[in-house]
Amino acid sequence: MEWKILRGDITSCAVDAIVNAANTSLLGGGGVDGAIHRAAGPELLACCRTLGGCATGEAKLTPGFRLPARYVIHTPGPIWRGGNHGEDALLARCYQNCLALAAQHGCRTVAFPSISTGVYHFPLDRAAAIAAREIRAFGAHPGPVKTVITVCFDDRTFAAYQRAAKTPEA
Ligand code: AR6
Repeated sequence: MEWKILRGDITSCAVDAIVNAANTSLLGGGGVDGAIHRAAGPELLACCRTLGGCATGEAKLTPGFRLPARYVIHTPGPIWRGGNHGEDALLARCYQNCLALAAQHGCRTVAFPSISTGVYHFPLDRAAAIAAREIRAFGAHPGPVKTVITVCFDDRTFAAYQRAAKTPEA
């Protein structure tokens, strides 16, 4: 499995699944969540209304509707509360659950945004290190997912994920 880090807008990614950094209501919001709902069209919100929300660290899948991606995998990341409230483990669970769901649906290519590092204020380098660890761990086992892409919306995020990708496993 290959892990790529790109700069760009996840809503334009023509992949099997894009991940949405959602909130537990799954009813939309700002940031990447707002962008995904705008690009997917109102059918996405209508579909999300039937899902009954989603716990932090868990993941739920919907069609991509008007997006070029076939599926959207919605995962609420943890809100940063200083680091002693299980934030690291919850962020790791987001990656694990999204990748497992993508594999269950036979996805070959999955694109992630930088979960929790916007409005939820998770420290960027720490989040990137967790993403790197979990993506590598998942990739160590053969399965349908052949390519994972982290799509970075700004230079700071791109630089942080590039650093994490260059840092060997501890
Ligand atoms: N493509 C890729 N990344 C993006 C895009 C995009 N189109 N737009 C923003 N980002 P955030 P969170 C980046 O705040 O911290 C929402 O209101 C952004 O620059 O979207 O997990 C939800 O409903 C940042 O690097 O997600 C929740 O309430 C990253 O995506 C809450 O925000 C994540 O920032 C979730 O907060």
